[in-house]
Amino acid sequence: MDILRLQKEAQKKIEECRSLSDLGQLHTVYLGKNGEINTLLQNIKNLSLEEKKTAGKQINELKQSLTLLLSDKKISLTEKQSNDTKIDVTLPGKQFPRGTVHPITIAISEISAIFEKIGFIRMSYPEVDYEYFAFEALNMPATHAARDDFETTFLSTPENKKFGRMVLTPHTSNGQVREMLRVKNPPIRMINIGKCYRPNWDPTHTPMFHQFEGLCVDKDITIAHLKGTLDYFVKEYFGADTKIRLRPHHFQFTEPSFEVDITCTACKGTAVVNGNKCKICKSGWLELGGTGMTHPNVLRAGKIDPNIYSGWAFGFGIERVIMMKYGIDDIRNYYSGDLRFLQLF
Ligand code: FA5
Repeated sequence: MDILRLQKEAQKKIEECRSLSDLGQLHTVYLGKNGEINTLLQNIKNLSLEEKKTAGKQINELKQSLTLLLSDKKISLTEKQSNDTKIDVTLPGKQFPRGTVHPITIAISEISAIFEKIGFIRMSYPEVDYEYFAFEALNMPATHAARDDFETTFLSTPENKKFGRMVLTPHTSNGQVREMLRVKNPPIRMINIGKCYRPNWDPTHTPMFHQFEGLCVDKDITIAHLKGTLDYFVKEYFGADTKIRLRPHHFQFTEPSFEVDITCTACKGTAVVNGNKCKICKSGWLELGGTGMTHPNVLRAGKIDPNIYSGWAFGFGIERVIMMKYGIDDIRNYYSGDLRFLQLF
C-alpha cells in the first residue's frame, strides 16, 4: 500500500480541481463508501499486527488531511463562483432613453380636437392623387397659369383618361371635391389633415409638410361664419388674446379669397418688443395661410348646386402654426432628427 503516493496524487488532483462538481467526484473517489480510504481500511486485515498499527495510523491521518483539503477547496471554489456571478444591487439601473411624441403629431391632435368641438369631422384624403382633384376640380384647368404656383411632383404612372396624371398632392385642397362627392348632400363640416409635397427646402419650406384644410358647405354660409370659425380657432390654439385679419388675395378655388393674418405671438400685435421693432413680425401681424368663399365651379365639380349652397375653405401649414406659436425660426428642425429639439415638446 503506497499511502504516500495516494496522498500526493489526491493532493494534486484537489489542488487542480476547478469546479464544485469535479470536487464532488474527487470526494467520492477518496472518501466515498467504496473509495480509496475505505479500500485501504478493508485491506488492513491482511497485514501483520505490527504493520496494522502503523498503517491504521497513516490511513487515519490521510483521511483527516484529505477531508480538510476537500473542505478548504470547497470553500474557495464556492467563493470564486459567487464572485464570478456577483450582482451589485447598489449600482444604478440602466436608463433607457425616453421617447417623446413628435411636435407635428401633437399639433395634429390639438387641431383636430379644436375643430371636432364645433362639429367638424376629421378626414384624410389621398397623398398621391389625380391631377383632377388636385387642380381641375378646383377650377385650375391644365392651361391655367395658376397651376405653376404649385411646383408639383408628377408620378410616372399611366395617365387616367378621366382624371389625368397622378401627383404628390401639393395641398390638402384635393380633399374638397372628394368630400363633396362623398357627402352628396350638405351640410359639410370637414377638417382634412395630410401630408403635402412641393420641391422647396429653406428655413420656412420643406419638400414634405402638413396642411390642415377646413371646408364648410351649407345653405346661407357667409364670410361671417368663416371669420367666426377662424377667430375661434386662433383663440383656442394661440391664446385668447390673438386677433385675426383677412387680407384680399387670389386663389382659383375661392372667390373672394383672403390671406389670414394673426397678431404676432411675440409682440401681441404691437410690433414693438422692449422699445425695439419686433424682430419676428416687424408689423404686428404674422401670415397664417389662405382662405376664401368656395368658388361656384368647385361646388359644381362636387355636384352641389351653387344657387342653393355656399361654403368656405381654408388651408394652413401645420409646421407653420407650431413655428408661430413657439417662435421656431427654422422649419427644418422638425425633420432633422435632433433629439434636443424634439424633446422640447
Ligand atoms: C394653399 O395651399 C391653398 N390650398 C390654401 C387654401 C385652401 C386657400 C382653401 C383657400 C382655400 P398656400 O400655397 O398659400 O395655399 O399654402 C398654405 C400654407 O401651407 C402656407 O401658408 C404654408 O404655411 C404652408 N406651406 C406651403 N408650402 C410649404 C412648404 N414647402 N413647406 C412648409 N409649409 C408650406
